[in-house]
Amino acid sequence: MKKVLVLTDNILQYERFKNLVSEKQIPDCEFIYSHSPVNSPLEVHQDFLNKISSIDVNLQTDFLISNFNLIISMHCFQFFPKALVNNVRCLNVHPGYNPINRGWYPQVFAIINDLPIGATIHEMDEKLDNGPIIARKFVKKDFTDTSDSLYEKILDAEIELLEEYFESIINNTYKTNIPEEQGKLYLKKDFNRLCELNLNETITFHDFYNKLRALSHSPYQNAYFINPETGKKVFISINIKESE
Ligand code: 0FX
Repeated sequence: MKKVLVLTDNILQYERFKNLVSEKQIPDCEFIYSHSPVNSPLEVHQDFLNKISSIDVNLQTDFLISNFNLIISMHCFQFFPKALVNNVRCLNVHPGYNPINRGWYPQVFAIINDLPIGATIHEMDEKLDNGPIIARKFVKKDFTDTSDSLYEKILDAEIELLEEYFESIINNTYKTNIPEEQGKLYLKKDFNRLCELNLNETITFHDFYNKLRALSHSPYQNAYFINPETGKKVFISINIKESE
């Protein structure tokens, strides 16, 4: 019996993955689900409530190596240690098209830098969102997309890739491609830096529009400037509606 651990901190993708598992009915394969120990939205999901269900990939590396044939990280907040990725087949479902959009909140940087965007399933190595690519697909980025609307398309693309490659992922029969280049890697601190708007900066309205829509993602408050009258943060986001 194969044992597959699915580590995720994303409620929607967790639900969709579980549905996929019940649709696919893979024989001789047990799926175990877990989330990260700190601040995981899944802590309060009914499936995990009042259960010890989190896994710390750094503290439980040996346990994971001895107990699982495959680990799938799908929007898991933890960075997998070298010992783990080198001793168990670990895959990552990434909300970006590797190697173009590695790192945090890829759609935000894709809007700001006008880069193509999509989703990727890849084998994990010691670097963030790196490693041999199993499958990837672009999504259509529209001029009227916000971070929010683009993110939805990317999550859909992740599930489409999983649907298509599910059996080959479980049975380890897929072929991989080495990423063409290192690509760009954006970190949380790059996102935090973007969020502070400087009222004295002069940019085109086009660039401002891109920045605002890249930082508009309900229910989050991202872009802000400091109110010169009160010294407090003023959060702004954009509403976009194209005429019929
Ligand atoms: O789970 P996830 O969609 O993905 C993030 C990283 O982008 C990904 O590279 C990493 N593998 C994974 C572990 O974490 O993140 P999230 O559910 O926290 O956020 C989803 C989207 O919401 C994000 O793409 C942008 C938006 N967001 C999120 C936060 C927390 C904001 O706009 N502002 C925020 O403060």
